[in-house]
Amino acid sequence: MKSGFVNIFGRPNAGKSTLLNALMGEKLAIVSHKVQTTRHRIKAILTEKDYQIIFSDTPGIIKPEYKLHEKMMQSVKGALEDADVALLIVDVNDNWEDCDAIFSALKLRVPAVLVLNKIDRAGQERIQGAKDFFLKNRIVKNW
Ligand SMILES: Nc1nc2c(ncn2[C@@H]2O[C@H](COP(=O)(O)OP(=O)(O)OP(=O)(O)O)[C@@H](O)[C@H]2O)c(=O)[nH]1
Ligand SMILES: [Mg+2]
Repeated sequence: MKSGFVNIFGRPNAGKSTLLNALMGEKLAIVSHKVQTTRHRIKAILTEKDYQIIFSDTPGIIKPEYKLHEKMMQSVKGALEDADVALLIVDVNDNWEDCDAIFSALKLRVPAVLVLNKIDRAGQERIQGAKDFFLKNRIVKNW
């Protein structure tokens, strides 16, 4: 049986916990319109016949200003250490440069899949613009 860690990273409110819940088909992580909802790393194990995936939801990446922030960023670091694959999630209406800067700062040494989220809240032009930006700036595949 194959197994591995797929860890979800992104800015606050990007939709990381929503994605975890969708991947698992269960409401495991709190989802809220408020930023910085997730404060710990949340692991969920998906077991299928031939494989097992351990997904991790993580707090949104921010510049720490308080002790709590530092702790939250420690859980991001922990998730960086054991990731086999990183899911980098971007709210398509967020600032792409800022997202890109954060992802670069992670200094990932594992394959990453960039997920464009909240496309229901954007027009075709914005979505295409984001695809072009991330394809140009990062080594990502267009699925
Ligand atoms: N319109 C729209 N809203 C979404 C989508 N995905 C998530 N949301 C909403 O975005 C808000 C934030 O979602 P979360 O999943 O809590 O975001 P998060 O990245 O885990 O946030 P933090 O834990 O604070 O870092 C919630 O109100 C979700 O319902 C989407 O695809 N479309
Ligand atoms: Mg969350």
